[in-house]
Amino acid sequence: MKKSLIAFTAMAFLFTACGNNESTTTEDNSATTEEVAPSENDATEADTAAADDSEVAELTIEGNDAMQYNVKTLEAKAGQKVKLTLVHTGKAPKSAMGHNVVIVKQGVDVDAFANAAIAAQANDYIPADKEGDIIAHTALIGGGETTSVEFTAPAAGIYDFFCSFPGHHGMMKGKFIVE
Ligand SMILES: [Cu+2]
Repeated sequence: MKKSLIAFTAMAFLFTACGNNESTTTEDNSATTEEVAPSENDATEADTAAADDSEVAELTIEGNDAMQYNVKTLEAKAGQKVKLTLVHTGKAPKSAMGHNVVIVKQGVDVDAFANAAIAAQANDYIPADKEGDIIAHTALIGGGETTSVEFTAPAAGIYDFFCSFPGHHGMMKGKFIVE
């Protein structure tokens, strides 16, 4: 009874509002909207999306106004896609308490890199002549900001990461562990 009433209403609407060409399509739409079924489809889509995401190592690190990261290590697998997100949880502006995350290749002298970075303010403290030392780095951000960088994890090993804002690398540093 209910269905035929809906069909009738749809037909009546179509008769007054639309031409013959569209009548079939519109009828189908009103029929599917009425059924209380199609949740299985949604579940399947969600599962597929989750499977794709699991291939990416989503890493998050925080920096604060006390010149600290919240973690000492970051981990990924060799060759894995990595999405590294830096969250500045403080309030200080980038000019006073800017943070980034720079991951460098093995054998790089972190102190030498950091010293060179002091003169590279115009390039957000990434020294142009040392870009070859870098595996990946985030943008430099201030309080309340968030930034992400995506890259491919290098060969298995332990790599240094640090903040290249002047004076920060002594406290803001850690190890990127690739298995
Ligand atoms: Cu910093």
